[in-house]
Amino acid sequence: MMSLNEIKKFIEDNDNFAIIGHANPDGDCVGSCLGMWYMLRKLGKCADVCINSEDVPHHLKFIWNNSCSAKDGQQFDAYIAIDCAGADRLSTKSEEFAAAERTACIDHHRTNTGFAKVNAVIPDAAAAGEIIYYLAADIIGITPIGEMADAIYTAIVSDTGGFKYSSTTARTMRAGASLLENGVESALIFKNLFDTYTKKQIDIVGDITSTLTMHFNGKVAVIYVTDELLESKNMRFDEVDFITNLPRSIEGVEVGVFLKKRGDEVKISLRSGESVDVSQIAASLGGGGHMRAAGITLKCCLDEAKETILKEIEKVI
Ligand SMILES: [Mn+2]
Repeated sequence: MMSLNEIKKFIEDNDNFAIIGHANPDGDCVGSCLGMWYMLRKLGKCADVCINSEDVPHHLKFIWNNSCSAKDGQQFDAYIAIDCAGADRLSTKSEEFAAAERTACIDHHRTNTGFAKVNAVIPDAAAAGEIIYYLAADIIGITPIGEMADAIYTAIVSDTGGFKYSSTTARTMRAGASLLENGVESALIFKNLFDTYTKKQIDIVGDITSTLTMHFNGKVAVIYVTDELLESKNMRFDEVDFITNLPRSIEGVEVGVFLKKRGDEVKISLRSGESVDVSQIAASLGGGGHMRAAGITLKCCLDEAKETILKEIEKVI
């Protein structure tokens, strides 16, 4: 927690903060950035969240607060990156961040490069939101309530799949319990995150699961989606994110792969069961992430991406 005391000092020493999430923001990213924003405002600081409103996935709109968004050309004296493992993951302001004197990073990726001046990287935290909780409740002494609590809880619930992934610790659940005690709308948040789909989302599951192939004696399962399919249905990539865990959930599968072809790039999401560390596989191809969930983007066609990732998985399976 030493590093969180440095974040506390960083907050005390500055007045006007840019809070920056990662590209393709997920629940942990959006919830953590908002949690930080509510906290900084409670402390009487100026702060803005540098995530474009249109990049916030549909299923996270329920916690989004339009008044947190930074205006174009706005100046900041300090920058806080959240849930970003490297400088290349920053969704916006990457040039300003690189040039700035006062930068901090709060993250839980084991692969974090320590790219900010002040780094609070806690790999044992199941979510960046869990670290935001400790920072608020234990270090700064602000009890998260109301919208702030909902945002942090959403972050934790998102990255733990509802407290069910192996990254969930007793401390994670204590943070969750404390947020519940302070009035978080847990059932509503779970319903929004995991139990609400559009008809289009349900329909596209069939198209995507029909691409399923099995490899290495059923230990690896691969599915894919293309931008052409999504365009034909007038859907966005984040609307199929909920399918990412599906290949891994097949009995006997140790690594599940979801390929998303977009233009001349393929984004690869890896999920593992109990044995394989997919963050290593991702890192060997220039990506990153966690032991059980990682990703890479390759500049190539779909077939080539599939072949490349299968070769890499074959080495460790
Ligand atoms: Mn995260």
